[in-house]
Amino acid sequence: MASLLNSSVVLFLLILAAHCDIGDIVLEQRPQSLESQDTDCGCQGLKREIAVDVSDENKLEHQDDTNIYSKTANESPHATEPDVRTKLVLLQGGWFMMGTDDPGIPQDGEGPQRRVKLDPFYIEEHEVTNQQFQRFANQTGYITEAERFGDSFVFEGLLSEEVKSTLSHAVAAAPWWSPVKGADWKHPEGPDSTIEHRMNHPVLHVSWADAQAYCHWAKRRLPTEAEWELACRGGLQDRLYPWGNKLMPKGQHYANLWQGDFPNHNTAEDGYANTSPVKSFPANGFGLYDMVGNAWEWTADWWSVHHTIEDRYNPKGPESGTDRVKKGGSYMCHKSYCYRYRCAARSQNTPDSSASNLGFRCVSDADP
Ligand SMILES: *[C@@H]1O[C@H](CO)[C@@H](O)[C@H](O)[C@H]1NC(C)=O
Ligand SMILES: [Ca+2]
Ligand SMILES: [Ca+2]
Repeated sequence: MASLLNSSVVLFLLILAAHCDIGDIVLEQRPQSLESQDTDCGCQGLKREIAVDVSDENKLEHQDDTNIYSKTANESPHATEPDVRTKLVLLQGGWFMMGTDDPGIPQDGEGPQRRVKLDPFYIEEHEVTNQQFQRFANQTGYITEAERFGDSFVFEGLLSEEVKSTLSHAVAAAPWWSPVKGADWKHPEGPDSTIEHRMNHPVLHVSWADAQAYCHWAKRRLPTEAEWELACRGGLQDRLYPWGNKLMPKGQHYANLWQGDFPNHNTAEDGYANTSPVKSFPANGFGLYDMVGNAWEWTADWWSVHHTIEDRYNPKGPESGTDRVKKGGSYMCHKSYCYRYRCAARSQNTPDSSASNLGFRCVSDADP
């Protein structure tokens, strides 16, 4: 009996150890020895497989498309309601130089610089806001992936002591990220938080599919990475930022980023320790706001770090992949850890990831 008990304890421990190994392998996917920790914001570690209790499969039972919208959902979104969608800006497309030959973070595939030609398209002048997403959710009954999974990643520095005391996991390579139960777009810092006072801030905790669903409802789509980058550059050539090469022209802040020591102290010198209302900082030459900073923005493309230097026409990224490209950096980006608030910079997440610094905007082929 004793030996039976012992062997089952050993078996249990072995299973536990095996489970932890799997987690560690995923967590160490970007080992610090291979990459400078200085440039790793840890954002790529935000994969559900590592931190979510996957034994809790029952939370995912409503995954087929038919259940995403409730049966009572209104099928014709804009019938009588005023149009709450973001104003579109027409971009003429044409040839532009995508990427850079002087990459801030070479391992992200920022280079080589290459000639890309795009057809004209329309892009939303700011990130999709909480109010806009709420209108979408109200009208369709859409439930986001974070709501269905029951948790989402939140930057620990923004959590209340009460939520912090309930945390069990953190992302090993980026301990400032925690999966928080009950965190979703309506509760960006967990169950005891609300969006009531920030309806004009970018919506957060939306997965790639959630972003797609919103753009589809709005009769728009997610931008390709090339479209997003052309939009970011604001008509300038070979510049770091949407407004030029100087981070703070005339000492002014041009984007909601992180000032101070990441991750311990955000001086919020730019006015915001968290997200800011959209359009709080100057627009770029195309009249587009927060292309860098505030919230990261999903793009349509699969992630790859290898690009052809040949001329491309309307490139749509790789045919397949495991991660989707996000662009622009966020209010959490500081040069020491996440020098990704540049137009050529890029990063990635698995499509089901959601986090307290990740949102999106849509584009359209036609003026609606
Ligand atoms: C969504 O519905 C709630 C509850 O009925 C309402 O308070 C809110 O104003 C609606 N939001 C939008 C943007 O229509
Ligand atoms: Ca800030
Ligand atoms: Ca942004």
